[in-house]
Amino acid sequence: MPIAESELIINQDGSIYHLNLRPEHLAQTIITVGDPDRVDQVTRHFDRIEYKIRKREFHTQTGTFQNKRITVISTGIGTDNIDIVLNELDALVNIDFETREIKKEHTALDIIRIGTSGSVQEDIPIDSFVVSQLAIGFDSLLHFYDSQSIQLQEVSNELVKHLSWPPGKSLPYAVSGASKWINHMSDKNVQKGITVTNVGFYGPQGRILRLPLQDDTLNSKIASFTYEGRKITNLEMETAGIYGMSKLLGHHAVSMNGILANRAGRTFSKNPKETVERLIKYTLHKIIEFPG
Ligand code: R1P
Repeated sequence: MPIAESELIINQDGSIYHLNLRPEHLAQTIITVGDPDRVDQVTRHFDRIEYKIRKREFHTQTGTFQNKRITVISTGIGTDNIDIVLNELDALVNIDFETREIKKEHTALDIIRIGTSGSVQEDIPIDSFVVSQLAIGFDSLLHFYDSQSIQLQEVSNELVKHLSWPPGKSLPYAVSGASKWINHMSDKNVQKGITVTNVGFYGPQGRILRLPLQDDTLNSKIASFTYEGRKITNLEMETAGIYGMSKLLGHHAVSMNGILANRAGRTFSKNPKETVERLIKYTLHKIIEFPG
């Protein structure tokens, strides 16, 4: 059955609705970043750029880095955007735009996030790197999909108890990234961690400017949670959505976090741009070294 025009929206030029990309514009290795300006910061290292397009917060460039074809795309902030980006990237490779039918042969993408984040542990210093082994979503994205089979229920059940999670918030979900990438990306300078993805930057991540919080002990409880001896390392706003959607759609995702803030020690990087630049260079070289 062809997918209806209202469900899979293809623009007049044959491109997918929000990303404005046609299938031939996409590489099989994708780097996602939050900030649209970070796309240039990544592709500055490329040998050449073959395609560029920008629509809303979705800025895309496809080119080659040391002869490897890579697409870099910005997602903007939050897992609501991740729903759009992951579904549309998947449609570009796994749905035939002519017939609007799902292709018989599935294509798996490698999806590598280069993001910024805040650590919740005092001993994870600013300007260091964390690769997310596991992600816990405080957003509700995954609950809208038939996703029970990929969720790590034991982790979320333990966490709900530990955090005294109130009934008015959507239940946390836990999901792992692609272990082949996580193992490859970690080394003595990049520690494996558990990332919490939240729905906001201020209240949801425990920041108080003028508004009191429903639970101002949330971050310290997050920091004291342990699962199989491992602690939650950092907070950001996209990884759980990327891991969940990638798992459901059959792609391999990994999330690299440059730690800009230490929330426990209340410090912030003096040179965030340099930290992100180091993470970009590290990640690009690791992609090239990946054995396949
Ligand atoms: C908040 O400032 C944004 O920065 C982090 C958060 O996840 C959120 O998107 O990631 P990016 O730097 O990739 O956008």
